[in-house]
Amino acid sequence: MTQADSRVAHLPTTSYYCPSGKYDELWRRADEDPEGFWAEQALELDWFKRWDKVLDWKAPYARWFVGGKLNLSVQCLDRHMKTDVRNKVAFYWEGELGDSQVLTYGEMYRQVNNTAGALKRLGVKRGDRVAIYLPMIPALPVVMLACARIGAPFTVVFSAFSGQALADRVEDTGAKVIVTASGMHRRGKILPLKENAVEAAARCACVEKIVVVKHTHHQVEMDPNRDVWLSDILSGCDEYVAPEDMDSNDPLFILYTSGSTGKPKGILHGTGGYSLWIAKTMQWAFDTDAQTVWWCTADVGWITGHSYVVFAPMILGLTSVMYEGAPDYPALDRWWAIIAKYGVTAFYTSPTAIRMFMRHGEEWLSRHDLSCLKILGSVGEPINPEAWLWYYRNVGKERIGISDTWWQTETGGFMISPTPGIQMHALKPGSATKPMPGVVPAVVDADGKELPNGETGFIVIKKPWPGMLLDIYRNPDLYHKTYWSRFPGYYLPGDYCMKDQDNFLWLLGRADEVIKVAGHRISTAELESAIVGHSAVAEAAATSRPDEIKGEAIILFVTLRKGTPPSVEIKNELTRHLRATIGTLATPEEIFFVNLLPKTRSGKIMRRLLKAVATGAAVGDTTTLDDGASVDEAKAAFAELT
Ligand code: 6R9
Repeated sequence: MTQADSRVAHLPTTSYYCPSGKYDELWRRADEDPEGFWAEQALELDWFKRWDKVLDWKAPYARWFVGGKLNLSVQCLDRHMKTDVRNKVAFYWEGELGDSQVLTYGEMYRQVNNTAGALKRLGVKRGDRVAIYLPMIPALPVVMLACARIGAPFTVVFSAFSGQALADRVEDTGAKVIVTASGMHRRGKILPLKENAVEAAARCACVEKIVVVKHTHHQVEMDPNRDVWLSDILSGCDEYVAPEDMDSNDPLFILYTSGSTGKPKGILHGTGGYSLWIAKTMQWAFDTDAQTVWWCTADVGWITGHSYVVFAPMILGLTSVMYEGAPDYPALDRWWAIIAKYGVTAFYTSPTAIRMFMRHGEEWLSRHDLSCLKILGSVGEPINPEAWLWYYRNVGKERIGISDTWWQTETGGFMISPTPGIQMHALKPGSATKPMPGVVPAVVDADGKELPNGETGFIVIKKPWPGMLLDIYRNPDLYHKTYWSRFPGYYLPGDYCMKDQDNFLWLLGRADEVIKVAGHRISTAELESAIVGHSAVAEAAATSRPDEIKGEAIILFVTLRKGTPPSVEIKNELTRHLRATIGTLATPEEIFFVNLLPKTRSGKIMRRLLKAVATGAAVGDTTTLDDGASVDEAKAAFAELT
């Protein structure tokens, strides 16, 4: 909590507070009569069959719109075919190399139907799982929607994950098919996605086919028994594939995210509640309308990309920008050039990106006319007030608001954010402000007692909301344990929070063993289990320290096996091993070699101490330590290397 408290102490006194009308009324209605409120909102979706019951809440399982039948691809596409949206641009896609595509809703509809037909011919049936391992290209939303159309739950695996990390996810879902691309472009290089997919298929007996999208034009080896080009399995003429009538609570997708265990957990979302939640929260937080040109810079491999690159904007029939490459390629003004080129009105990105631009100065921004912007957004990690103000002044020119949206993979969509779409314009730099209608948060102490305003504790959510996860895929015990066991009846997100005197919420970072590196979620247990997989490593402990740009950076403490002396070579080797096991996001900032890790008498690694050592803070109470000397050793190793 030390880190959290110091953030609060740095707040500027500036407050952009103004009262709101409609928001208060909607929040109250959603609280007093959730079923009536959400039934009314749900009329905005197209249902094959209306629900029998709005909410079935048997803690910890909430089932929304029970008995209702619908299909997400119909919300995103079919219903727009009857309106002006048909010929509206769905995506302005821009490749890293400067190539571009303009896809209308009509074109997306055509491609989704054709792809759905191809997947069916390949043997994918309702209920079969499909793994999607694609870069940020139009085929990604197309394949996701094609899976939704035929009722095949999909799992998207972020393209920066390694073949092994892909294999873990494919195995857990039992996916029959992996859809990948020949490769992807990143900062001028081609990354071998297809090769990683082959590595995963070799490890997973469930995989029957690899479908490959031709994207990069390098030579790719194809196994004639297993691999097919997507272009070869399309029928050659346009086909219509009838959407499956999915139950509101049938699985739609599984998205793996990190928690306190070594293995990522599969967060399971359904269609009815999830679709409604993401569409409403997007309208409320970003005040969208038919003229909105939306750009969410997140990769579709994360929840932000699922909900707010692909589904919510398409349900609402908005025009979006989708960009394949790096923000600084070929130069640091690439994003600003894209905003000006497509006339982006709503721009949604991460604090890490903002801090990166902040470091490089304002001149990159002044090269482009950004007057098209009407609203900004932030997501992924706490935004420090300095970065918030820089964003507000330099990108927004002090004329537009910032929706700092706090939420999680598990919550499906935004939970806490300003909601200018319903007249809640109040802002304070660094605060995600107020809960969405339907979200009832509280700040509690370690015993679950509600804390007075001004005190920091754990945020809990007291009532179910429509976007809430259905379960952890094939692991209900872990679902209970992770979110519902510490404070029974309340959902536990795992973040610290403080409610100020105006009832504004300040989300202050994770209270558990989850690290957010550049907004990407990874756990200490996952890093540790990966690194001890290297034959030279005896034991390891992962922690993080604050990083000016990335928010947090990974620090590892490692004891080597006898016979391997510490060296720069082994350090580089371990970094390579982590990147190969998990992916580039697991790259440690520093690896410290020690002879012993500090442990409690019961043998638990005292991470708190390692964190203190890594951040140079006071080590504090060490009375429960088994061997106090190991703290000094960790400190000495740290001092030596910094
Ligand atoms: C959407 C997403 C969830 C964790 C969450 C919290 C952090 C996300 C935030 C934020 C402060 C914000 N987080 N948005 N913290 N302010 N606006 O990032 O999902 O990858 O599951 O991570 O991210 O710690 O618990 P996910």
